[in-house]
Amino acid sequence: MRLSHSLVPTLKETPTEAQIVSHRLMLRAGLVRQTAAGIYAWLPAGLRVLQKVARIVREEQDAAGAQELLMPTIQPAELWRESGRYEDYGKEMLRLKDRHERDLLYGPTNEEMITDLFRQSVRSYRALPQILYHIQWKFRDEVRPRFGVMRGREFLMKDAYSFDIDYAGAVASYRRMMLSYMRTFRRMGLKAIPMQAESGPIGGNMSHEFIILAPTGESAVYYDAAFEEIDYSASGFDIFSEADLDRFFGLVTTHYAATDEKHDPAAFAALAAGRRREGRGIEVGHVFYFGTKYSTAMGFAVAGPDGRPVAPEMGSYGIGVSRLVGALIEAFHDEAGIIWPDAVAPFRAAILNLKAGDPACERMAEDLYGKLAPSVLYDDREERAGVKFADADLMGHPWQLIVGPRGAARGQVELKRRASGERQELSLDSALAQIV
Ligand code: 5CA
Repeated sequence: MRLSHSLVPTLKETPTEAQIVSHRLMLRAGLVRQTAAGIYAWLPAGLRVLQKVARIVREEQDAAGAQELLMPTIQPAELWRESGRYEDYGKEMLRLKDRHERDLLYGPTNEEMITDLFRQSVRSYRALPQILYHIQWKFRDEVRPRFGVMRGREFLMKDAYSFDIDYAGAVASYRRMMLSYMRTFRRMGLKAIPMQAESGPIGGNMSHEFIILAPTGESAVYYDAAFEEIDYSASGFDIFSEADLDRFFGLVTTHYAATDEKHDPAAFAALAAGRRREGRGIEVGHVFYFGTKYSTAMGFAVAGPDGRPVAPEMGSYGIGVSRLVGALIEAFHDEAGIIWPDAVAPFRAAILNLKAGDPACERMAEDLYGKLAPSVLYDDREERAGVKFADADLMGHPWQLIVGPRGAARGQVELKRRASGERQELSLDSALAQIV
C-alpha cells in the first residue's frame, strides 16, 4: 500500500475518550474508528490485523478437526423460545421485527441455531463426534461498552460447537479445543492461562476462560507461577490422542489458576509464597461444557448404538477475534506505539522514503516496493523524516526499511527492527533477505 493514497488516519494527539493504551493506539495508528457506541469500522490497516488473527484461529481450528461453516447474524426468535433463552437473555439481546412483524434478533451466540442445523439432518450416533465453527459478527447490547474493541457491542467471535454421543466423548472434545486454544494464542506470541470460570448465560458445569495477563484487564486473576515457566502448548501432544489430551488437561489443571469469580483464597494460600501470582487479565477465549442442555430443550436426539434415542452431549468454545487485536496491543507496545508480533502485523515492513522527490531515493524505494508489495506499506508521502519515523513506530511494523540520500547514493538501505530498535546499514539484497 502507498501511504499517500491510503485511509490510514494516524493521530499525533492522544484521543481523550480512550482510557486504555490499546484503545488509544488503535485510534492513533488509524486502525479503527467508532461509528456508534461500541461499534467500530475496521480501516484498511486494522482489517489486515483482524484478518491475520482470524486466519491463525481458523488454521488451528482446522488442525483440531473442526469444520468451518457460516451461520447468519440474524436469527429467528422461535429458536430461542425453544431453549427458553429468548426471555432469559434480557436487554443484552438486540431484538428486531421484520416487515411481517416476525421477531428476529441479532445473534449474541449460536447454540440454538447450530443445534437446529444438526437436528435437521443428523439422525445416528455414527455421524458423531463433530465440531463445527464459524467466525462471525455478534451483537450484545452491553450496558457499558468500553475500552474500544475490547468490550464492544458488535464484535467478531470464533464460536465452535461440539456434538458427542456420550460424556467421555464430550470431555475429549472439550480438551481438544483447550489444546487448540493454547496453540492459537501461542502462535500470536501470547501466553494465555486457562482458568476455571463461571458459565453464565451459556450454562453448563465445566468452563474455562483463557486469560492474557495485562494490568488493564477487566478480571482480577490468581495463579501459580508455573504458568509463567511452562509452555503447555508445546508440541509433543497429539491433538487426536485421548491419552495425550488427558495428559495435557492434567498438566494445565494441576496448577492453581482462577479469576476473581472462582477464586478460592484457601487453595491459593496453600501455594508456596514465591509461587503466588496476582494480577489482572483479559479474557480472550471461553470454553463451556453443558451436556444435553440444548439438545434436550430443543428435542434433538439421534439413534444410539442400541437404536434408542440419545440426546447428544454438547460444548461451545469462543474466541474474541476482535478483542484479541486490542489484547495484542496491550501485550506489545512501548511509549512510541505498537510493536506487532510478525504473525499478526498488518504489514511485514514499512518503506520510509526520507526524501520524496530525490531521484536516487525514489528509485531505491520504488525498487523495494516493487519487490515487496503488497505485504509492505510504502510511506511515499511528502512529509518530514521525523513524521515518517514517528508514524512507522506508532503503527508498529516489525521492520522499517529506511531510504535516505546518503545510503541511496551507495546502494544501501537502513533496516530497523521495531522490537529491539536495532539498526543496520545493508545492501538491498541483504535487507530483503532478512525480512522474509
Ligand atoms: N457461546 C459461547 C462460546 S462460543 C460464548 O458466547 N462465549 S462468551 O460469551 O464467553 O464469548 C466468547 C468470547 O468472545 C469471550 O471470551 C471474549 O473474548 C469475546 N467477547 C465476549 N463479549 C465481548 C464483547 N462485548 N466485546 C468483544 N469481545 C467479546
